[in-house]
Amino acid sequence: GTLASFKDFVVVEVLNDDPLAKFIALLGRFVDRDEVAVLLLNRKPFNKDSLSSLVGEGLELQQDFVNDIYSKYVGKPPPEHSTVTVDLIYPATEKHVKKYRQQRRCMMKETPEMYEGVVLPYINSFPPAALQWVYNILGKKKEVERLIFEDSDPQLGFMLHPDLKWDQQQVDQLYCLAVVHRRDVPCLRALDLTHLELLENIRDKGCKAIQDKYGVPANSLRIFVHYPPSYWHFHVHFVHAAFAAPGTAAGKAILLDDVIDNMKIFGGDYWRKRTLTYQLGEADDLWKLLGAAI
Ligand code: M7G
Repeated sequence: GTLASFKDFVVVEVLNDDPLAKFIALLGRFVDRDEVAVLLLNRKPFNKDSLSSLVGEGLELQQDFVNDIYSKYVGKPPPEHSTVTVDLIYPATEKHVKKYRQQRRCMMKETPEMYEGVVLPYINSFPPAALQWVYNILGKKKEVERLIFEDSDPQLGFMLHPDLKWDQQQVDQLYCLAVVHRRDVPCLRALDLTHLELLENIRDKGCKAIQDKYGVPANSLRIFVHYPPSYWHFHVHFVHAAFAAPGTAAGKAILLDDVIDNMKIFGGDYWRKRTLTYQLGEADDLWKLLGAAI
């Protein structure tokens, strides 16, 4: 349902906080409810299109100090400039809680044997409910009004939406997500030459749709997949090149052009045969399954 406030919400633990990114992740529960909730709070960046309502009369000033030509104030912004975005996961599973909790990290080297023997069985052990939000999108049960573009071909088709991470307020923070219609591709490792057309279709039509809707050209987009992803249904991230979004680091993001080109140059089994090096958190199930030790 829709929440009006967090009046009946009790914070149980600060899972993580990042002063630079102005982000905090909280674990809590609603009074009289057993299930826990994960709450992600982000301070919004300044909106350059309405600066006059920020620094005009709107900003209430309190002087901190003056020294020669230098002075410092604490400002209280007007309400439209002081909003935070709130992502709520409720009821949250233990997996969600672990994902957002501050944790140790290592660099894992996943061989093809580790993928076949450990990761693939792990992927196959997920109940379909873990991908419910994906199936809701594909079945047009949710986020219908947020749809940017759809190619409905069952083999080559995909749906493009604003990612959960983007509030659609500023295009220089553009973050969109393409989710493929076919359900038999869990991740990068499963790709071969039969998927080239799908990948190029996502890239070309995804770029065109973003250009048409937001005016952001293809050469301003960082287009990548994650390995390992959090959700094992093939999807592609489209992010504004100027935006250092979380999840764009080496050891997590692989450019879609590299995904395509490596298969064209080295063969369709490139992603199946390689050892993949990636950052893994201690709270990830794969940490134990793959025997990470630090
Ligand atoms: P990922 O690489 O599987 O995992 O990407 P990550 O979360 O570690 O990046 C999944 C992407 O789907 C992320 O960019 C999420 O922000 C986005 N996402 C997750 N959920 C639950 C939703 C949702 O319900 N709607 C939309 N539009 N995007 C989502």
